[in-house]
This record gives sequence, C-alpha cells and structure tokens, in this order.
Amino acid sequence: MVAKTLDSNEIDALTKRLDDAQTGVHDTPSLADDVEMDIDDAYRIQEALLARRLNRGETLVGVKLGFTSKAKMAQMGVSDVIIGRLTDAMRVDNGGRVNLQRFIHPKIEPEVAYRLARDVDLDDPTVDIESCAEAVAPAMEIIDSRYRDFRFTYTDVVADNTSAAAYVIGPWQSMRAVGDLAVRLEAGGQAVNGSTAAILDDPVNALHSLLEVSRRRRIPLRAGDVVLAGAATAAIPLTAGVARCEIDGLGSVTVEGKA
Ligand code: 0L1
Ligand code: MG
Repeated sequence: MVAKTLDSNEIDALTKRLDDAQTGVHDTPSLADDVEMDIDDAYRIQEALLARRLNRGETLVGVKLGFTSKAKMAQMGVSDVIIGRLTDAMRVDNGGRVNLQRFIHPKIEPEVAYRLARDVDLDDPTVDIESCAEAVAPAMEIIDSRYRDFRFTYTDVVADNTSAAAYVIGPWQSMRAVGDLAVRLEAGGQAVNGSTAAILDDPVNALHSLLEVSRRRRIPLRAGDVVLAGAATAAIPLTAGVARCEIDGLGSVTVEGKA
C-alpha cells in the first residue's frame, strides 16, 4: 500500500476524532485501521490538534520526545525520535494532585526535563543546542494514548501528540551531566528501576535529536520552553495515590492521582 497525502477535510476529521477522544475521555480505534497516512500527515494532525487547544485558551509551553529508547524504536521499527507538544493545561505542580477522571487509561513514566534559556534559530546550522538549555530537573510524564488499549502505529502516535497528557517537574537544577543516573519510579504499588542512560544513552542527546526533528518539522523552540527528554523506564499505570520519581543526584518529584 502506498500512503497518499490526506486532504484538508480528512485531516480535519481525524483531528476532530482525536480531540473528541481526549476532551470526551473515551478511546478510539487506531486511525491506521481506517486510513492510510504518512508521517507528514501525522504531524499535520498533531499541529491541528495543537491549534484546537490554543483556540481553547491553552498556551504552548514546550515539547516532549518519545521513542527515545532503543527497545521502543526497535519495537516500532523506526530510527527516529518522535516529538509532541506540551501546553500549560498539561502541567501539574510538583507535589500536586491530578484528577484521574480527566484521563482514559493513564500511565506514568520517569523523565528528565530541560528548560531552554533562549529561542533556538532552527535555520542556524551552527547553533549549539546544549548551550541553549539553562536548567535540568527530574520529571514525570503522564501518557494517555487516545487509542484503544494503547494499540497504535508510528503515524498514529505522532498524530495523537505522542500520547502526551500531563507532566510534573521537580526542582530545577543548574545544567549538569545527567548521563547515567539511577532512576526509581513508584506508583500504584509498583516500582521500576532504571537509568537515565536509557534515554538515548544520555538525556543530553535528546536535545540534539530534538533540534534535528524540529528543523525538519519546523517545530519552534523558544526561551522558557520545557523539554521532556524521554522515559528512563517503561511506563506503569497511574492509579489513585502518590506517584514518585527519584533520580540520583538530581532530586525527586511527586504527584498524587485522585480518583
Ligand atoms: O512519552 C513517551 O514515552 C510516549 C511516546 C510513545 C507513546 C506511548 O508509548 O504511548
Ligand atoms: Mg514520555
């Protein structure tokens, strides 16, 4: 099958389907069950979903990376990271509560976050992306695929804003190496241990991958933006109670799921 470019009516319909699933808190089957789309179409749908959020008054505050582990890339048969967009409505305070009723089937994963100090000129081939980051922090991302049973293709998940649903950031620290730090995530009576090295061997590599994809996809990177670099372990279900992530030498972050 050769994927064709979707026309604007098809993009609108698929965007509405995903937006309705998110706002109505119900799942939907994989888009790939019904249409052929390529990665350009998928990022067009993601952009249209973002436009709907901004029209509702949300503010764009950053980006997130997915497929940053070799295992996940191999599972999906891709060699590229994927990028999603973060808005202020997705932010939860460290130590705060998040109402689980707003999600379909949430999972939580431990992440490293960076904050950008200045706008990044995507057209400047000499830009030093590492020097554009001013701070680093422990973080957690709540992912909530809009697809039934988290069953999706590569293009599906990009269209669905890479399953982004919410995030919480711990105390910001000055920039430092975070390449192979022990990570522990506890949630819902489960605990997983891992290392920040699971994020592209070193989370700082996420900044380089982000720049590459942002150039290709024209995703702006601006002063103050949060960058969620990727997951350090597999995600685990987020249930009622406290979820906590501790990264050795970087600090901890918690959020309470409220039924
Ligand atoms: O942020 C993530 O690691 C999720 C990206 C892939 C989508 C998913 O697993 O739901
Ligand atoms: Mg993530």
